[in-house]
Amino acid sequence: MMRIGIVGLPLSGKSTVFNALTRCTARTGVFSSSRDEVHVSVVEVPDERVAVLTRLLQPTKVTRAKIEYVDVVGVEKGAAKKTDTPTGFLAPVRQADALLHVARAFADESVPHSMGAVDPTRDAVALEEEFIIGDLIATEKRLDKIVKLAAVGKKPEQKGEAEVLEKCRAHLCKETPLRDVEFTHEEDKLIRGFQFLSRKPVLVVLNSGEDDDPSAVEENAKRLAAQKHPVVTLCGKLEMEIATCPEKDAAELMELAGLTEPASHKVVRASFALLGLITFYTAAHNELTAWSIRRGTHIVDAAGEIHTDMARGFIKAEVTSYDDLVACQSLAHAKEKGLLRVEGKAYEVKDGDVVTIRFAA
Ligand SMILES: Nc1nc2c(ncn2[C@@H]2O[C@H](COP(=O)(O)OP(=O)(O)OP(=O)(O)O)[C@@H](O)[C@H]2O)c(=O)[nH]1
Ligand SMILES: [Mg+2]
Repeated sequence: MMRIGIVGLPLSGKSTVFNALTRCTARTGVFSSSRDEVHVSVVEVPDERVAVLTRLLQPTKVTRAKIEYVDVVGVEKGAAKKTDTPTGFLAPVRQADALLHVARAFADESVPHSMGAVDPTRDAVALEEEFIIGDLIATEKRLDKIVKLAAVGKKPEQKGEAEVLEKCRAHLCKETPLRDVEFTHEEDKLIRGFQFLSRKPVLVVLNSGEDDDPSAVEENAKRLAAQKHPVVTLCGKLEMEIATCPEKDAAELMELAGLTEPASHKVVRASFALLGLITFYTAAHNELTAWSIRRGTHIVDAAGEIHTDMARGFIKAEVTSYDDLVACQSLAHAKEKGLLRVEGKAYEVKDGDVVTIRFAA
């Protein structure tokens, strides 16, 4: 399951965007958040292909891929330095695969801005700085500990840990986020546990006002994009209204605003692209299930995500593409036409593959 942590400066609209993405009703507004409040919601990945496959395969059970959103309290400038434990800073989003940075672009006199004025690009820089400072503090703390251990004749459990942490420190001191640093597989194993924030990919949501001039929004998005993070533009307040109102009103609201899809779809698509994720389907035992995995995953590893037994006892996979299945209208027809391929362990799963895994239990 993909996990996305929603972060940003105080009152940038994080909880509003969280509600828009999850249809939850987390409290929003100026006096709404307490220091430790965390909102978590697991929602289904929107996927039009599931409806089509359901019609074709007539499964008795349908399970869509899931995505978890975590909304945390705002990050003020200087927050990383103030936390008592290094990994305590933004602890609830440490498990996230990616961070969604809600950058405020809406102007609203009644919502104070922690940096004085609206400037999403400056906010994005400020947030990245906090990630870097937080990671640097965690790195130095661990390095100190390793030195202390060495002084009493003890070695850290992990050989080479100090070396890779020194490498992290050097880059962080130069204000390079760790996601821009190359690590070998071995190095990665040594630092994975730290769940460094500056190593996580970031998707910026430019939270614009409902009446903002489109060219000003575009300009902001362009300036932000220069920071290398992908940018999705939306109006949080309006999207929350759309996500949480009755369906017929939602359609009307969307039409009025000239929107062709809800924010949740846009954000999921951008998150999939950011993380290099694809979707494949299994249809065994009358159960249609959608799975999201990283592009380039071998079928045996994809099987392992479903069940470890499936990877251990893997024999072969029968694979057809979504398009071929739709063209043939059934798996039987796809087979007749030679479009149901038999693949071995090393087959790289493609987006839209419909897969049956044969394995020895
Ligand atoms: N006009 C306008 N107001 C917005 C928009 N998004 C959020 N707001 C308002 O900004 C205020 C703060 O929104 P929240 O979603 O609570 O912000 P937050 O980032 O979760 O705030 P903290 O958790 O306290 O840091 C609320 O009054 C929202 O209604 C927007 O797109 N347009
Ligand atoms: Mg909030």
